Amino acid sequence: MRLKPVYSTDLNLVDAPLTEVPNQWVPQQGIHLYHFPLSLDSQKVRQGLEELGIQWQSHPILLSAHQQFSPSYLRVNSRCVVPTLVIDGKVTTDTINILDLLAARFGAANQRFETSAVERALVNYWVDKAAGLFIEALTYGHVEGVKKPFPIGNASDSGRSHQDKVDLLTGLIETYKNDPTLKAAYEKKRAVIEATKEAMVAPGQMSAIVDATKVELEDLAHQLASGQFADGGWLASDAFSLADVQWGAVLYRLQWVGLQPLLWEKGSIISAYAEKLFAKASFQTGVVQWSRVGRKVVLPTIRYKLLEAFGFRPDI
Ligand SMILES: N[C@@H](CCC(=O)N[C@@H](CS)C(=O)NCC(=O)O)C(=O)O
Repeated sequence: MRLKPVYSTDLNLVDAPLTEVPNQWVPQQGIHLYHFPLSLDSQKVRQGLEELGIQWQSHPILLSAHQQFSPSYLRVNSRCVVPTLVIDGKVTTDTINILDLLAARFGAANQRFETSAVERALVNYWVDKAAGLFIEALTYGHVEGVKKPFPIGNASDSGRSHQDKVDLLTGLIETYKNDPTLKAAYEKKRAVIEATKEAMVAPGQMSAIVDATKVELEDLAHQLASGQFADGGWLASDAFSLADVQWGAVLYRLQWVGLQPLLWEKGSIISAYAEKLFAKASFQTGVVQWSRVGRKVVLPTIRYKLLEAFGFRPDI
């Protein structure tokens, strides 16, 4: 039974993270983020950038228009996922890896994300715990009694969006059958999406994922009550850390998809922690302001599809 995302358990199924790999297809100067407004991992990295006070250039990859599968994006991130960070023409992938790089490179100068060796072990533990939650399944899978918000869609469609991706990738594999790089990347991606879809639609899966998430949140509540948070600090350290970046986006997502009543109580220590996380200026700028679905997703998607219909294929 799959209870965690492929990216945190099946490293053989996905390409390894890249760290500062030169790439001729990306801007050669400045700091750039390829991201999607509503994506959980993009939210985490945007908050990290804001927290560090970094000026960055936005390159939206519209997952809503399947732009992550375009050959031009695949040359940048062969996992066909967001986010991707580019600094002066060098590509870094994988959310945890991106945030570690940003903290190592810009943390000291900005006095952010600095932790003692003892704290670091705990921070990493809580980073991995958040990244191991199966948020994709909780977002798109059908959970009894929970109505998902627009644009996630309704429960009867459970697995539909993943099946659409499988069909699309099957078409791309055929289209690019003579290009070994593209074909191999699309085949790998299809296997990841198939595994994820299976984990959402197989009987008993979703309730097992909800139960596993509940257990993780009980651990979270325990850590909050017994750790630095109880003394006015944060989850795993006195100062705001990368563990808090991870959990802020996670709690915001679980609340947005209507799962809060199943997972933690209003007025509980998790609610107090969530309030403190959401109130941070970097969270408001990096997460909340990008969450306006109409302006940030629907309109750009319509514009993209119209251009495509008229024969323009806007590049990334
Ligand atoms: N944690 C991994 C996976 C990232 C991930 O799954 N990103 C999602 C958005 S939060 C995505 O791009 N999904 C599009 C798709 O898989 O088609 C990473 O950072 O590389």
